[in-house]
Amino acid sequence: MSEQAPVSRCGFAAIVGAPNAGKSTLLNRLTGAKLAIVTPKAQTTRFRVLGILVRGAAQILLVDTPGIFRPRRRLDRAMVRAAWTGAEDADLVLLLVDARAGLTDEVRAIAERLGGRRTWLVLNKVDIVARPKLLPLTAELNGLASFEQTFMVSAANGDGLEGLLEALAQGMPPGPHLYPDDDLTDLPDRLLAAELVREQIFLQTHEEVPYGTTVETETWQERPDGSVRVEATVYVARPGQKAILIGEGGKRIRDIGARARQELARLLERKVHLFLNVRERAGWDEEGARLRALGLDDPG
Ligand SMILES: Nc1nc2c(ncn2[C@@H]2O[C@H](COP(=O)(O)OP(=O)(O)OP(=O)(O)O)[C@@H](O)[C@H]2O)c(=O)[nH]1
Ligand SMILES: [Mg+2]
Repeated sequence: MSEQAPVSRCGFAAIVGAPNAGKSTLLNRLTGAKLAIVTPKAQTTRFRVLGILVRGAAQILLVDTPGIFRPRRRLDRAMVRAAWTGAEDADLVLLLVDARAGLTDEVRAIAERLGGRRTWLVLNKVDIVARPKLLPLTAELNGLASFEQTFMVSAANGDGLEGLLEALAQGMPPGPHLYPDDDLTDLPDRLLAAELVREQIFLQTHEEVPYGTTVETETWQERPDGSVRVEATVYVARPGQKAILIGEGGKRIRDIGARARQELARLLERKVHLFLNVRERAGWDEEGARLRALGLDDPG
């Protein structure tokens, strides 16, 4: 008797949730690559990031999305819209909930709007929550919507991810793989570079500065020695933010550039020369061109 070949499967699984739930950490951990930036601050992710995962005969197209919150600025509206579009385009939604924050109004609103979609509940950060708290929380959340399955994981230390991955592989619809199996993402290197700079800005500045900042890669030059020369512009919304970002004698922007360069070199596995220009541009977060540079649809 010949063994039957396993069925080829492929589908999109969108990770959605409130800001700071650990969506990007989960994407990076499952793909084993740093595709999305992660910081302790909410609203870090601004656009959809695809991670391509192969497990057995299944290709899992994991989509990290911006956190869903009540948007004010045009940028915020575009971010939240990108998250919902991610959920709507997916075969399966993973609703990621920060188990320590619990059932917040934000989570409640997201769960209600997901109604009718095929959704799995994933409780994250179980490493920092006392076990006895998890069951009542799970019961409460399951009262909001009918989730097909529930998982308890730690994206930070990997607990529970093996089970989630196996279930994802089984849960993808049958069909041919849509991307080359060796690809990790569809994100262009120029965008990854800009994101790594923005990550350092989120980590090294505070209050409204990270939220008043966007980064765009301006030039990307391959050099004969195998290295790459990257120039990026950091836009800030206000003069005060520019001063903070540059810092005493230029120290802050040098530190941001140095760390981002290291990260980019690691990701690209080659030498990187990175140059940053800081420019004031009031109202960039209401500007269609700036949003489109991030790959966001302009909500108008
Ligand atoms: N203890 C613990 N911390 C976690 C876990 N997962 C993520 N974090 C932390 O939570 C913070 C937010 O993580 P992100 O992955 O950026 O969260 P996000 O949901 O992508 O956030 P936004 O992009 O802002 O919506 C970071 O400081 C992470 O290190 C976890 O399983 N356990
Ligand atoms: Mg994120």
